[in-house]
Amino acid sequence: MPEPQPVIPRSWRIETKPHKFCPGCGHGLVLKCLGEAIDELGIQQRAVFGCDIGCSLLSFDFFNVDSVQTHHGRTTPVITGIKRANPETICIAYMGDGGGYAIGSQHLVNAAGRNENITVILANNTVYAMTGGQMAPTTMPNQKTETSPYGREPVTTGYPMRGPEMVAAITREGAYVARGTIANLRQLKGYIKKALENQMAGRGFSFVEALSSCPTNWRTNAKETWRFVEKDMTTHFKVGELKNPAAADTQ
Ligand SMILES: Cc1ncc(C[n+]2csc(CCOP(=O)(O)OP(=O)(O)O)c2C)c(N)n1
Ligand code: SF4
Repeated sequence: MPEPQPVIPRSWRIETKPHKFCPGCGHGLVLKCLGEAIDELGIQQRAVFGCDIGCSLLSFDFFNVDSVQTHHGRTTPVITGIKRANPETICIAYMGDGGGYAIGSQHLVNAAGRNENITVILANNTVYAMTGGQMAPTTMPNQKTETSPYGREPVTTGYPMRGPEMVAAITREGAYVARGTIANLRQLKGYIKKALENQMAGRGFSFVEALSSCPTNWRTNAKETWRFVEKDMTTHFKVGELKNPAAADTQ
């Protein structure tokens, strides 16, 4: 019997696989969900993929769709411009928590506030991974990082930023907002699909945060990595939908 082969999304670019993320990295899982969502919605020819700087940039050649790579958080305005100039495209901005919530947060806030008809997918791995694992706005209390060697101390450095809650608070009706996790890929793919459908329906801004892993900078083995994503992160970052205008339409 031949070994069963992993099913690769049709929208992935085979020549660039295996991909460049570290073993155990969550980025590949989030992008698999996105690839399957693109396939299932049949939008590969219309999709435009933008990735940020940070480890997300390793996905610049990930898909067989038109792709662009930009700087910290600027993926959101670049993708906004592409969407405005080509309204028939389905535009996706992909970034990390450092890019979306810190260095480029103004772009996320203003695109969400204007209800731009784009989809932002943000992988939250609680650190600035590409630059060596420094503390990010999403770093958990007591979490040790390169710049918080004794653990994040919230009184002086603040509590972890809750991005989807912020986006939900500043968006108008029409916006779709959810937080998924690589610990539940079926659910995460469902959220990404609904976000893309929200854009296809022209309702406005859609945002999905994915709780993700960075074993390289967390310095965790497989078991510890999974426990951190499944248990520790979800104590502070609640998984679920925060805004779903399609559900409201059917009520
Ligand atoms: C304006 C700017 N400031 C700082 C940097 C350096 N830099 C490159 S990647 C990165 C961290 C990215 O972290 P995140 O967005 O969380 O993505 P991750 O690598 O964790 O996936 C930083 C600080 C930069 N490229 N541009
Ligand atoms: S450093 Fe972390 S986020 Fe970057 S590719 Fe490796 S595991 Fe993934």
